This record gives sequence, structure tokens and C-alpha cells, in this order.
Amino acid sequence: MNSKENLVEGVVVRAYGGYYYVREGLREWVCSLRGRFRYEKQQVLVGDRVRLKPVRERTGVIEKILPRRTVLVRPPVANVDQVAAVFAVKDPEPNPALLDRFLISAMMNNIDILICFNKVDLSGDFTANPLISRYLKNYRAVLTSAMTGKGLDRLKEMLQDRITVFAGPSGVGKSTILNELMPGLKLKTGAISVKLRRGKHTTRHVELISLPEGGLVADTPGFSSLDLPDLEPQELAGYFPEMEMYYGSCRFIGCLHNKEPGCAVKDAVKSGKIEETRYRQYLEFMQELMDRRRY
Ligand SMILES: Nc1nc2c(ncn2[C@@H]2O[C@H](COP(=O)(O)OP(=O)(O)O)[C@@H](O)[C@H]2O)c(=O)[nH]1
Ligand SMILES: [Mg+2]
Ligand SMILES: [Zn+2]
Repeated sequence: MNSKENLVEGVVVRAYGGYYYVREGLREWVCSLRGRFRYEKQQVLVGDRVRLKPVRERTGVIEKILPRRTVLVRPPVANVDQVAAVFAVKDPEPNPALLDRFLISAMMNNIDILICFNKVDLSGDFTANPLISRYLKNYRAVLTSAMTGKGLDRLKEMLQDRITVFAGPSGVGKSTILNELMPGLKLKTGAISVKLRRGKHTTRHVELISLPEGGLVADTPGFSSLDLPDLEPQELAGYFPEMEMYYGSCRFIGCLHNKEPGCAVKDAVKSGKIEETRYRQYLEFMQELMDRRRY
């Protein structure tokens, strides 16, 4: 507690029925909002760091919203440190196009990304799977099984002291993992969610779960598609770490690594230094960005 102003600082972990639940260490405060926020049209988001004035025990009024480091739109969470992109090694098969979209949007929002390949109990030689091994080389990744517990300690460490949003298709085990990490938590699992329309997201009541080891995590129901952020075609390669290093090595300035001669990226694909499928994904995204500009 800040003795001078008598204000308490904490993080909004959920909002419901006009009340905001603020986590301060191990305590949770139920808060209303100082009226001026309403006519200033300033919205309080889950993930916001706030200062509150205690009214009664564990009840307070939010007086101040501290500046946000990041704002995620889907789901609406402030100050997200990282997105955990969860995929299954099998059942359902990993979807690299969707994973690559997550990677690009996270980088663009300055949010770290952590890839979690779950259900490793279902597949013996998942590292031999090129779909998976190519990400293990270039990104922070963890292999887990919510069934056997493998990799969960490592994952816990990666979630400590940070705000993380779990993203990924439905059925990959996001809720099962969180239930394992948080004893007593009973998120619904195994529910095949109704098919989500493109661009639509069902998480209205997003909530941050406080893990016992520290760290706040938001579950999402999972999405099967994600629009690419608005990028200039020239910027796209910068979002593929294995291509970025060839920046400036192509014959033409502004090379899009597509049809241009003397392209260092295409040479690297030919010699196997860049994974062919990732390069093809790059070209597909490039086409999508180009198509968008025709309007
Ligand atoms: N074999 C196996 N099954 C899992 C694992 N994690 C989750 N599942 C199962 O996968 C299904 C979907 O899990 P759920 O947590 O609901 O996925 P979500 O949609 O991503 O939240 C459930 O039937 C789980 O029991 C795992 O590590 N191994
Ligand atoms: Mg779920
Ligand atoms: Zn090039």
C-alpha cells in the first residue's frame, strides 16, 4: 500500500457486471470505477495496472489507470508480455499457416511469442516432423503433454511474472494445460466449440488466471484464422527470422524475394538453409498483402 496517498496498486484480472477485480499480490479487490473515467470514455481493460482507493476491506475505487505497454485487441487484454501459441503435434495436426500468422502479429505488436507443442505423448518422433522442427530452431518453444506432465515445469517457468495469452486452434489442449498448472481450476475441456466465423472471437469475458508460481494467464476458446496485420510487402521478410539475415544481400534494393534475379533468399532456399515450406508460406502471405492493396 502506498502510505502517502493510501492507494493500492494492482492488475485488473477480470471485469464483470460493472465491477473490476484487481489482483494485488495474493489479495483480490472488488472495485468500481471513479465516475470521471466514464465521461472521459477511458476504458479499463483486463491486464491494466491500476491504483485503487480502499473503501472497505478488499473493496475499492479505481482512481488511476497506469500507462499501457501493449494492447491486444483479440482478446482485449492490456500489457500482454507474451502470446503462447499452442498447437498439438497431432490430433489436430499443427497448422503452420496459422502459426506463422500468430508469429507475425505478435512481433508486430511487440509481444514475445512462445510456441507450445502439446500432446507429445501421441507421437514418438515429433522432432523428425519438419512442421515442428523448423520452429524449434528459430523460436522459443516448449514441448508438453498435459496428459503425462512432460514439459509443464518448463512451461511454468516461462509463464512466471508475465502476462500471457494462450492462443491456438480449439482442441489442442490449452484449457487442459491450464487446469494442470493451476490446481483447483476447472476450465471446460474437450468441448468442440461452435465453428467461429472469420475475424470473430468469442472471448467476451476474458479473465486472467493467477498461477501459484506467479504469472497471469488468459485462456481463449481458440481461433482457426487470423488476418495478417497491415504490412508493407517489403516488411514481410523482416518477420521471418531466418530470412531477415539476408537483408541487403540481394542484387536489388527492395527485393521481395519472389521473381527477382540475384536473390540471396531464394539461393538460401535452394541450398536448404531456409526451409522450403516456410518460404512458400512467405510467398502466400506476400500474395495476400498484394491482393489487399488492389482495393
Ligand atoms: N493425448 C493428449 N490429449 C490431450 C492433451 N491435452 C489435452 N488433451 C485432450 O485434447 C482435448 C481438447 O483439450 P482442450 O483442453 O479442451 O483443448 P482447447 O480447445 O485447446 O482448450 C481434450 O479431450 C483433452 O483431454 C495431451 O497432452 N495429450
Ligand atoms: Mg479450451
Ligand atoms: Zn531477395
